[in-house]
Amino acid sequence: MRIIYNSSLGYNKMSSSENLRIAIQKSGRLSDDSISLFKECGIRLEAGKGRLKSDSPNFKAEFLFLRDDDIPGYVEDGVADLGIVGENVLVESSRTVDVIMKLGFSKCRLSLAVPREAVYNGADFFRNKNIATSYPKLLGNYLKENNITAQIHEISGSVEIAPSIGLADAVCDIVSSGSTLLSNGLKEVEVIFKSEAVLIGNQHLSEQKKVILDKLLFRINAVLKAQNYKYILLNAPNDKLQEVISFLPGMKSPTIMPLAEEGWSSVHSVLEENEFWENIEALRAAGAQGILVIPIEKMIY
Ligand code: PRT
Ligand code: ZN
Repeated sequence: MRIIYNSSLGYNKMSSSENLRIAIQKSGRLSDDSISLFKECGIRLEAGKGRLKSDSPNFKAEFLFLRDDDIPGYVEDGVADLGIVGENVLVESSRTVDVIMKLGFSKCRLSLAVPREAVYNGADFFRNKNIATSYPKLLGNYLKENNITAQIHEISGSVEIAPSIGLADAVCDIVSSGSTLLSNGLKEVEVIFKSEAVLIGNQHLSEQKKVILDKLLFRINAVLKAQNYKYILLNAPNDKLQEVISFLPGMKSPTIMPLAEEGWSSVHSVLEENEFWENIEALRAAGAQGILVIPIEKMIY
């Protein structure tokens, strides 16, 4: 058995019991969505103040609650088998792990921003400038790809204030709504990296752990798939049924049931939400009425 010692947490051996050890952020922008994902997968876990570890009572998994920056290293070393982290943190960490799947939450971008009053005519602006960031590697890659020499000033937080206190000419930071940049007198000028939460895995999982991982992925896929699809119910006149169902392919084919009122049917189907909005006018034009759109909890093909 591989022995690993980490003094801060006291996890003193590699996950030897055949439980999957899953590292998630203790508190921050990833934690609520990470916990919800496992709960929606029917996996119970206790999370809360001061808790560093929790065993699931109904799935072969135990959870470690960590700072997000530590998660890629713990997964690479095998202290954790899996982890959830932002792609920005993963790439910046340079750790070697498998990216198992994108999870669709905590979407954001890493952007370059300059003072609002600066005249910006393209990436050449940054030549020989001083740029403050917590992401020196991602920024370094971007500058190299664009043949720009600039000074990278690494700071660990409050990056946005750097220009106003004379510490830097520009910043490279995570942006979501853009309001933080705006309130610090900055404008976003280049998006250099797009990020979302990803499930990462250690590259040397035992066969037993791979079996548990497959079960977990089956559940996660069912949950994520359901998030993009809706259950649609509508009424349509029988003479328009063929046209209406041409917009509603369903998982196999739509269900059609007669209404109490003669000449009408109820049509049930499953549709990707985007497709629903794209086809709503055509459905109504084809005679569909009383359209109900209902969320789906899990979807298994
Ligand atoms: O304590 P720990 O180290 O675990 O957490 P942390 O403080 O390092 O990270 P946290 O919880 O802030 O973010 C975790 C991950 O969420 C990040 O690594 C990103 O992948 C993702 N994420 C999504 C964000 C944002 N949106 C975000 N808006 N991370 C940070 N921000 C910050 C950004 O740094 C800036 O200060 O929010 C501000 C910008 O937001 P807007 O909406 O004003 O543009
Ligand atoms: Zn962090």
